[in-house]
Amino acid sequence: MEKVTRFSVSMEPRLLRAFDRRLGKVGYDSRSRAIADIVRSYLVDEQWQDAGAQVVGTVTIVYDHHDRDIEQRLTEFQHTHHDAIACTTHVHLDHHDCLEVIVVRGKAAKVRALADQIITAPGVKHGRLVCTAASGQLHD
Ligand code: NI
Repeated sequence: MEKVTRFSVSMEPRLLRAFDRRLGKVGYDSRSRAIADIVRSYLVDEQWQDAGAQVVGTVTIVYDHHDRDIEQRLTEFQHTHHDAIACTTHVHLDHHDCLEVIVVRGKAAKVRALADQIITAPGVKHGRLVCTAASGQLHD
């Protein structure tokens, strides 16, 4: 990590108290570390807004494995888009449901579109895209 730069931040006392309460709950030992993480998160969000930026993320979905169509459709979809899908982890949650975590990477617009297609596929009960970035883009 490079040398740190000190700067001062001004904010309303009520906002700062709420921030400090939150930091205590989640376990940050300093405001500096929390603010640095918030800035990184902001930069990752900005990166994902740039359609051509290289991004990485995960799509987590839950579906009923008794629906044979969905397993086949998901597998075909992942083969079709193998360039953007790095790997998939499958968990048999219970008698009915499967959970899959699909690691996706590529240009932001394409990755977001793939995630939308997976999450909205018939048979998917719940899905969410988590957007992150490689460490070189996190300014550590
Ligand atoms: Ni399963």
